[in-house]
Amino acid sequence: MKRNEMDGLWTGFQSGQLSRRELVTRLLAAGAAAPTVAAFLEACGGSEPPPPPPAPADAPAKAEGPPELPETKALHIGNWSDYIAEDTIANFQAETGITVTYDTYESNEELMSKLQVGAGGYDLIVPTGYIVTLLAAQNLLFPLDKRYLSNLGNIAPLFANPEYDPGLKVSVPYQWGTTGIAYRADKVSPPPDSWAVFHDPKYKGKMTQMDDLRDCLGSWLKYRGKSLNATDPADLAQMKADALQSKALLKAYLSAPVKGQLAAGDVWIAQLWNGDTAQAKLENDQIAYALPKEGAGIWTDSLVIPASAPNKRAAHQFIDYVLRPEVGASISDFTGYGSPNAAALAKMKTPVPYPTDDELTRLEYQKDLGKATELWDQIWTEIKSA
Ligand code: N2P
Repeated sequence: MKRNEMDGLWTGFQSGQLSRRELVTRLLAAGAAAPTVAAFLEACGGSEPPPPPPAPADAPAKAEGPPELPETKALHIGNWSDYIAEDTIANFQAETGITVTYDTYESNEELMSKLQVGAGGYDLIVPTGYIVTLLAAQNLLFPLDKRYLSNLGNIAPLFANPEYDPGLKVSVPYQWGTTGIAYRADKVSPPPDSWAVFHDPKYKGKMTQMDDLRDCLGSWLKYRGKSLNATDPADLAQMKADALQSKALLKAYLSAPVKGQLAAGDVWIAQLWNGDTAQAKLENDQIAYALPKEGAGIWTDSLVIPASAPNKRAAHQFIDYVLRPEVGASISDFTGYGSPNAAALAKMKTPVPYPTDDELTRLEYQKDLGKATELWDQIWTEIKSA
């Protein structure tokens, strides 16, 4: 048996993950001779005699899972703005005694740059599906320990085996939604039914598109009948030209924070997600939402635990808490987004129905762009700085 294996087992024993008996059994099972084990325990300050040698090979093996994750009383969450009920964190803290640090971001790009500079120290984040794929491919996500997710069965079949993370190995679906057009029904006539509205000079200075490269640029691909996951350089060149033409008419690139400007009437037409539009509508009931006839994006955002998270057990506790029907329902009732949790959907005051097969023919999921990511990033940087 190698010295570092022995040291590993000893560390497990010291940290309380292995009992003395388990330590001895593992040492023996790993091939250490009984006298060596006795000497090892002696050297480590042990005084008990070694237990009898392990049972013969034909005896049924005792099922032993991986060690429990240590319990801690802190949790650092990074989430999108306006993406949780007002009392979710306070209720979780009161029930568990875990102190939550909570901060927000406005786009996947902002989340990624926070992760890259290591500024986060996050235990739990909420990326969109294609980012889950990207982070998992780099081994940056902790494989979920389903022993701690007793409520996982509440996830609806439609969301239980997503292409971005088959089998939900590293992610639990949190909210789903679409990317369409929010507009002021009292100011915009006829109601917009096409991405072409962002090329209409009539609305110069009164329009915004999302400050999110996949959502913003994806709309220009849909406009031309292309996939919003296109990677062909000719398609991307057309996408860039369309985006630049619209930029000249836009007030700004702005995502969730556009809600106040829509309500105040400073912005009349905004590319926006359905749930944030529903939130804005509570401020001003003239705000409406349209999915363009050329098609639009649909996405699922998921709870994931970074591999580097210091409080993995608490992160699992929070995920399982969110998976409770009443907690999931209160979150979606606040955000205005759909819940992938079937048990929560049944309890919502204003349920967002799952997309029908017909709707799904016009909605497209964002996928990881692989090698083309760099070209997309470059185009977005050029558009933003133009
Ligand atoms: C939260 C909106 C998040 C949806 N304000 C983006 N996928």
